[in-house]
Amino acid sequence: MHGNEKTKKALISGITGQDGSYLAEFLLAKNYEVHGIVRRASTFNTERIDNLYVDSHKENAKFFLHYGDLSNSSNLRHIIDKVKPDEIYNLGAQSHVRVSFDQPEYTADIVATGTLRLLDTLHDYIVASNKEVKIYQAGSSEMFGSTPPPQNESTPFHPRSPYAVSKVAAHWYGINYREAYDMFVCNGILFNHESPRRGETFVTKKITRALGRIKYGLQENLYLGNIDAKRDWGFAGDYVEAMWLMLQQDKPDDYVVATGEIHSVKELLIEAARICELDWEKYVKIDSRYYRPTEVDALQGDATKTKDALGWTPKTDFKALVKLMMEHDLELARKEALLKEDANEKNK
Ligand code: NAP
Ligand code: F7E
Repeated sequence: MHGNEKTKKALISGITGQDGSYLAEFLLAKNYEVHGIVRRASTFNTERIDNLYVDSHKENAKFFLHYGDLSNSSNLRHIIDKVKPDEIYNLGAQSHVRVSFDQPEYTADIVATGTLRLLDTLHDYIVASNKEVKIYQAGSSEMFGSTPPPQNESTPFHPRSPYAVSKVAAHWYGINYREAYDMFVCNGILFNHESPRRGETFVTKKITRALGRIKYGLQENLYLGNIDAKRDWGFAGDYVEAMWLMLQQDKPDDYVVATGEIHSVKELLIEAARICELDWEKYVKIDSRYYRPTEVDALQGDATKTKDALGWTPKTDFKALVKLMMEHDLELARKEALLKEDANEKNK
């Protein structure tokens, strides 16, 4: 950055989540001042970003957290007024598809109406301040639902869960605010992306975590749902760069972000078990409670537009991703087993 260039400010909703943590790291490395919205919880929920925290009283502090929630417009307005961001990344969501069938109304309130709250608050702020603020909306391949692969920006949506329907609404709210008020809104349509930081109830992490624990004798079985479902899995660390690139273009647009590789859950299981040298069939059991009332059978993204327009390509393929997650979770299980052994020794 040149000496006289102003430090850009980014505001991230969902900063405590998988993507929020990678995006915060990415933007800090680009010398942004990063502000995140954090929900108040009775236990700590900042584990993924604790390494980034610097005492905000320090002169070199570039990372700030603000209590807030996508259910609360006045609080969003207050945060935007205070931070005066150049870019907003709306990553906050109840992001679990299966859970969205149990909590449909809450999911819609945060994922769909929460996005509307943020867009409308931002519109008011832009009018009042006459400042341009760009906003990224975290859209999902789940919006394609039952439309057969490969899916790109022109593929029709057929959402199959309250989560996916809410993401479609958020996507169209974004387009409407772009067309109605000339706001710089980009919808990313991101296919599944994973990492060692993935939430433990998503299938990739559930598998690598469980196989690691089985390997070290800490767990007996792994219960899964539909292992024939197919997904296009990429690495979250690669995908946050695409979010940022979208906001660096001259015009706002919508982009698919994907690897183009498709594998079934069963294939993921086989690859992870191969790394651990385990016979997965001995340990995996099917439990219908992990089935969804309506399933998304196959997602495979065609990210040609994103590659051509943003120059973005994924750096991590399926095998490298499984290796990264499996090795991380084997190490985690090894440490857990050691701690357990130590505790058993002390109790003797
Ligand atoms: P995640 O790990 O589940 O993180 C979600 C984040 O949203 C967390 O920081 C969570 O806070 C926050 N949040 C939940 N409810 C909120 C509320 N009411 N108000 C404000 N924040 C709230 O999700 P992710 O995998 O990082 O995904 C990031 C975004 O991309 C989400 O919008 C997701 O739907 C979307 N997406 C994800 C994928 C994927 O494969 N990962 C693909 C496409 C789109 P707590 O930590 O307090 O729970
Ligand atoms: O399921 C099947 C399940 O929960 C993947 C979210 O980040 O990506 C994610 O949504 C597949 C599904 O991710 C289990 O039925 C089998 O077909 O890991 P998942 P998801 O539903 O694709 C999209 C793009 C998002 O936007 C979402 O926010 O795996 N599956 N057995 C299972 N899934 C889970 N969770 N648990 C099982 O035991």
